Amino acid sequence: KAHRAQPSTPRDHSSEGVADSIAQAEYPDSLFESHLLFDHVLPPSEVGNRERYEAMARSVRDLLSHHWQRTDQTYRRENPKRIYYLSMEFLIGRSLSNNIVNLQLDPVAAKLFTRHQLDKAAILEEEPDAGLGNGGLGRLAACFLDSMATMQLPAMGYGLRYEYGMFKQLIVDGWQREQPDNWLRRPDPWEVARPGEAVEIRLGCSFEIRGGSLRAIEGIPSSLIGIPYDRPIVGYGGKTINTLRLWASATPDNFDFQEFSGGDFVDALAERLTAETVTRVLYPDDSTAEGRGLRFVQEYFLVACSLADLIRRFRSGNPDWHSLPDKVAIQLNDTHPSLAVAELMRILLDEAGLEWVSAWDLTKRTLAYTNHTLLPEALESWPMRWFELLLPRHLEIIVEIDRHLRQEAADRWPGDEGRAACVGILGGGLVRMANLAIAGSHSTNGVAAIHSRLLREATVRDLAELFPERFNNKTNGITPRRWLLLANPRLAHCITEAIGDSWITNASQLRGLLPLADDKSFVASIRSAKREAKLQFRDWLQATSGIAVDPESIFDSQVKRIHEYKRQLLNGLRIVALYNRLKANPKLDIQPRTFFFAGKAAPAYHVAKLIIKFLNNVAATIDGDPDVRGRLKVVFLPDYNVSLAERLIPASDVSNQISTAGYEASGTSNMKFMMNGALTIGTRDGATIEMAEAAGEENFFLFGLTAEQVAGSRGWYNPWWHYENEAETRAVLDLLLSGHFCRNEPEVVNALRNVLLAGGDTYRHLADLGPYLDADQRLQTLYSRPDEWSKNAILNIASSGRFSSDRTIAEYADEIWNAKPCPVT
Ligand code: B1H
Repeated sequence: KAHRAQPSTPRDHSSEGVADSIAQAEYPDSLFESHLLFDHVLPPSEVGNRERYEAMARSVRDLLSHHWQRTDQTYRRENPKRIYYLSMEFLIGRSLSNNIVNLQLDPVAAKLFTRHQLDKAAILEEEPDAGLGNGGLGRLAACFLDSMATMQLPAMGYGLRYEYGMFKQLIVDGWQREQPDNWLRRPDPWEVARPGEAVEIRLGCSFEIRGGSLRAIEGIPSSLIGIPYDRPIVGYGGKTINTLRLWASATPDNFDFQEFSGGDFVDALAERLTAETVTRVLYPDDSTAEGRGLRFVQEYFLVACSLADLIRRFRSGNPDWHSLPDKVAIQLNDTHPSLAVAELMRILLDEAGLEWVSAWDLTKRTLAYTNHTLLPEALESWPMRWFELLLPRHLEIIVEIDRHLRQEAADRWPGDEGRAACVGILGGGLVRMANLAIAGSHSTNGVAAIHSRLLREATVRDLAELFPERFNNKTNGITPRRWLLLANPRLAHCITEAIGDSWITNASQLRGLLPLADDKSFVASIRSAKREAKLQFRDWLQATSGIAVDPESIFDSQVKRIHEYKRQLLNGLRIVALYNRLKANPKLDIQPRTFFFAGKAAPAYHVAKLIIKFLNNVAATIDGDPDVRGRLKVVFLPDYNVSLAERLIPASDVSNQISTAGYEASGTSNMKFMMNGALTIGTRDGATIEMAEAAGEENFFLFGLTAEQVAGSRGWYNPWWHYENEAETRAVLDLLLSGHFCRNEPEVVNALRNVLLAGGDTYRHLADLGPYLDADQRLQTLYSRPDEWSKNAILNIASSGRFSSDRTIAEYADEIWNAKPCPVT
């Protein structure tokens, strides 16, 4: 059976999926056997799980390749409007299990596993996570690809093929240590290199990389080669198989050795490493713009390769440049690819020979921009000097765009030079990329209602007043295929038993669970699915780390990048408060709790690393204290990634979404937890606000200052007030600052004192601690009434459909891209 998700267009039954066309028995079997035998040329006795994984992945790829090709041919023939999603990050995780699920090949795969007596879990475990992203922004891009393929949209993702993805996190003595993630050391069975479609990118100067930074060599123009590596993106049901195209950098073969290093052949060849270095490694910063030359070149490399490629494709079917916006929609995932504004202008002016006015019109109508953060430290701006050196033509174009833009502002607000300065792209010797992206596109969206409003009203207020029609909201979503069907098969099964399986591609159908919130047998089945997921997680944790957790305890999770605004530290303060209560009153009747943390700190973010250390110290102190051991437990799970999320989220009872209101643009783990039946304790921030609206606020544990209150307290907020006037807050801080959790580690204590008190508590931990503890009390009370808890969990699952990325993508397609599905025939 194949499904389609397309709320906005009529259904069609004409095309069939891969599963329909696979001969049932022998064919996949013989594929597997020949890959096993021929790919590595090993005797059966020497074949290990890695080889079995590769053979399995290659067989699945064989099964889908025909359809993958047909998808491409259909698009060429039908010449529909295409969608291009440009992103520096695609956090896709593993592909084998996901592709099996989306191709609906589970029965075929199950037969294979049984017939060959394979250890399925061990084989899946052989696939490294494709960690080509930092966090939410990169994972969103991956969910969007899944939804676009499922909804049969003619879409393609463009990104970079980092040789090293997100670093691996080790925890040593409580501290984070980074290790390179050499995920391509073994050949990746999913990628298809297409050297025949390589593109050449020109730069205004040469450069070398010394001591980690990029040094320009003036006066010698250079070029880079971009080699595309394609990965299949399987839509659910296997009808559409789109492509994620990742670029790898290389040196041109006609590289001028003589000019570069005076005839020394070996040294010159060694210099070529510089070009190959461009796509070596992902910058591990989430929510801060790294002002590094190499990052600048990476961003331009992505833009230039992708535009050259998509323009070539456009030109092959469309003689008229003026039809570009009718045939191409380009979505910019944050400002990281916003050089596309200048690059597209350059192509239209210099290659197509168009006049400025029509080039500018086509550029704006083709491009659209998504903003993902209001944090000032994340807003990108690049030195004009770098443009002068590397991209002189782009700088000329940007200067001209800036001049037109300021003129528009001057016409609108005569005499108000302050405003013209605010909307301008150039200022202080820098190019402000958000302003460039807004000026050069027809749509700017935020990623949750509150975020889109703050963006409009505060962050870029003047530009929003100048171009009000461009601003809109697209609340984020997650794919229910990976995050429910694949990650939580037991819960998925319960749901399908109750309401059928149409929710898989039409998540609003989950509403059908509402009437079952009081249904005894449904409640029991949901509860046993949660219990099974907890047991499975317990077993996995025990087996892989030796850590024992109690499945009878409440699993209370906070998993996301470590950042002060996300307030893992506030969660730590809550745990210390509960610890204090138990120490003061050992007979206190509380539900046993296991607190899970997971997340990476940017390697240069010192405070974030100290927060990790502090949480690990709290964990160790509790483990060593017979009064609380067995009642509270803290576990910091190292190396958070997509695969760990797939294990932990289904097993969690409680989701912590506790950012300082106004700081988390949307959040997306919040939605994954909700869809898996965890209850949320959190602040009124990001998409959590809309989730609570959908489920009813009474079914959420909301607390704390609102975004308005946070903003309004900027002049007078004083953390000492809470210290002096709130006994429990004071007790928590006194214990913490006494060094109880950090014996002989004054560095940690001093940092915490500074963050929470001396430094003014920028993120309002102390203001929200009391209300957090109150909400926590309500949550504990509810947990002691299992029927009410389960009812609430069901209401949450039933209300989570709106947070499917299918809904988000339907809105992008209708309201920004004006793109329609193009079913494969
Ligand atoms: C988000 C980023 C981000 N917002 C800079 N901004 C980066 C900024 O490498 N860099 O320079 C990388 C990432 N990431 C996240 O996007 C938001 O914090 C989340 O709230 C949001 O859910 C997610 C997806 O929209």
